[in-house]
Amino acid sequence: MILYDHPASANCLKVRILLRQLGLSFERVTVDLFSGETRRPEHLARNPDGRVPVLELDSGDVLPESAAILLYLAEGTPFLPSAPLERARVHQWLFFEQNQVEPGLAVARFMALVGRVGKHPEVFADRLRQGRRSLESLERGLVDPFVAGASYTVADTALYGYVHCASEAGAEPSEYPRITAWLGRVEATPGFVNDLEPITWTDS
Ligand SMILES: N[C@@H](CCC(=O)N[C@@H](CS)C(=O)NCC(=O)O)C(=O)O
Repeated sequence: MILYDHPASANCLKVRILLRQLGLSFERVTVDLFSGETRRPEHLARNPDGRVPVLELDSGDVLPESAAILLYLAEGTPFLPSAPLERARVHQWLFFEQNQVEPGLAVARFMALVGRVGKHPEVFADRLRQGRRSLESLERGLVDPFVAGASYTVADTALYGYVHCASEAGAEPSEYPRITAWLGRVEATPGFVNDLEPITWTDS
C-alpha cells in the first residue's frame, strides 16, 4: 500500500499509527502541503478534495479521509467492534473528531506554526475557541479506559491525532486530567508510534 502523506500532518499520523499497530507494510509518499502539490491534477485524481492522507490499496483503489481509512483498515480487527451499538460509539467519536476537534485544533495549530495568527487574529481566535470547547467535551465524555468503552479503537487513534499536540494550537491538554491520563493509555497500546514532525515552513 502507498500512503500519500505529510510528516507534520496529524491527520496522516492517525493512519501511520494504525498501519503500524496492524503490522501492515506501506510506502510513504510525501505530498508537499506548502507548494500547491496537493491541488495538482495527479493528487486531485487521488482525492477530489486535494488533501492528505490518501491510502492507495494494492488493487490501485485510492481512499482519502483519515476516518474512512481508519475504518477500512480496522474492519475485522479488535480496533473496530462488530456489535452495532459498540461500533456506533466509535462512529460517534469519529464524527465528533471531524466536526469539532479537527476544524478547531488542526486549523489553529496550522495557523500558529506557520505564523498566520497575526494576519487573521479573529479566525485564529475562533478556531482556538472551537478547539478548547472540543477538549472540554472530550473531558466530559471520556470513559475509562478508552473513549468508546473497554477497548482501544480507531476512535482513540483519531482523537489522539490533534488532541495530543493541542498545545501547539494554543490549547493545553494537561489542564484536563481525564484527557491527560487517556493520552498516556493510548501511547501505551502495543505497537504505538508517534512520529509527528514539526511544521518548519513559515508564511512570510
Ligand atoms: N478531513 C480530512 C482532512 C485532511 C486535511 O485537512 N489534510 C491537510 C493536512 S493535515 C491537507 O492535506 N492540506 C493541504 C491542502 O488543503 O491543500 C481528513 O481527516 O483526512
